Amino acid sequence: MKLAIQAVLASAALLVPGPALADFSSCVSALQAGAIEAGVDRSIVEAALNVSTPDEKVLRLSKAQPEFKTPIWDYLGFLVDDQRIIDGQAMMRKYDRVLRAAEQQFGVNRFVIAAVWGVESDYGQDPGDSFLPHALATLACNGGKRTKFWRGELNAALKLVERGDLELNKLYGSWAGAFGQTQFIPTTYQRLAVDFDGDGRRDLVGSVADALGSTANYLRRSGWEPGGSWMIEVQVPEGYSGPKGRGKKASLSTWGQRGIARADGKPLSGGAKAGLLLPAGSRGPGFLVFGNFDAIYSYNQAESYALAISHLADRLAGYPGLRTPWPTDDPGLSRAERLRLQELLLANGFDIGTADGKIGPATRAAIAEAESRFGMEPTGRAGRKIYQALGGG
Ligand SMILES: [Ca+2]
Repeated sequence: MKLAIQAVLASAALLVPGPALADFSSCVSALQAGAIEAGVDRSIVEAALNVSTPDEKVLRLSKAQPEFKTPIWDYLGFLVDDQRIIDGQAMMRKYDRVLRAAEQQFGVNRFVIAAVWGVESDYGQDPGDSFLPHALATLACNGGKRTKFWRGELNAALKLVERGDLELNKLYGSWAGAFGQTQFIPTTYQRLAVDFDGDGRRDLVGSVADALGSTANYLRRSGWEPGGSWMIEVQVPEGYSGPKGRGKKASLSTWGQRGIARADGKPLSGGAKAGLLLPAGSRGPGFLVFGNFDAIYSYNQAESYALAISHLADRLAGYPGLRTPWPTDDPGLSRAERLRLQELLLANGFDIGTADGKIGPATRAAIAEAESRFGMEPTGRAGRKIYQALGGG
């Protein structure tokens, strides 16, 4: 009885009108037919797409608009926090043999491989909890411009099962289709995943070796040059207005002539080619980025992402943090501090549900309200000022 009431409430809460559900069912039927036509066994297709309603979480996340551009110091604040460095160094000790084997075979620096693993899934701890066939069917049937793309990813995912790489019940990942410990989308998985532990299956979900080997293979195939650098921090003269951007590469000695020096002030020299990135303008830290940075960029096309991977790799290797501070008096927070900020909001009577360390709309609204209460400008941003105002360390 109680269950029946819950079921009624749950279906009422879906707020999806009848015709849309009928559309979804017929769309899924078409996807099933397409997958069978593409060569996937009917039993796999039917088990994978035994769904009659869209995945609500995927619909919500695919429509969510970022409320503001995340400042680079916030982005690096949680992606390269102390915990991810400590955890990464421990995982690198644990998987030292496989990381060195991947470095040897593919020529890709093991600290970079580990950094990708750390950012993509927190070293395998957070690979995502969306059932991929359901998520991809939801995206493919959502009437957007990328229907064909999602259908291709769905078929590729099912083919991995057909091929014996993975069992269907292991196909869990992010709402947008990337999955496994290093978050490949299915077509990339098909193309570039490797069986690095030699058991005959390419299992990026359950095998750390397969995941790390596949990432090394991906980076090598994306132009990684063995032995090359990826990024160095530099000093840029205040008001610098010369060339910049990944595409405008020049030799280190040319950069030296343009007034750029290493972060510790030492001169730049040599013929290695790099481009200059100034993610926060000439008053913030500057970076010279090499061809290997571009290989990292290809993994997830955003310079902030490649910067985070590059910096985390350096930190895992024992190098210190950035020399030049970000040009802000309100820096970003680590994951532990974000969680603590939510606990402080709850303790101060703000209803944000459960503290989970994820800064969503409810947390942002509460932050904005708290900022107003403290006479600060209401931004909704999880920064250090509001953290300290609420009693965070
Ligand atoms: Ca394997």
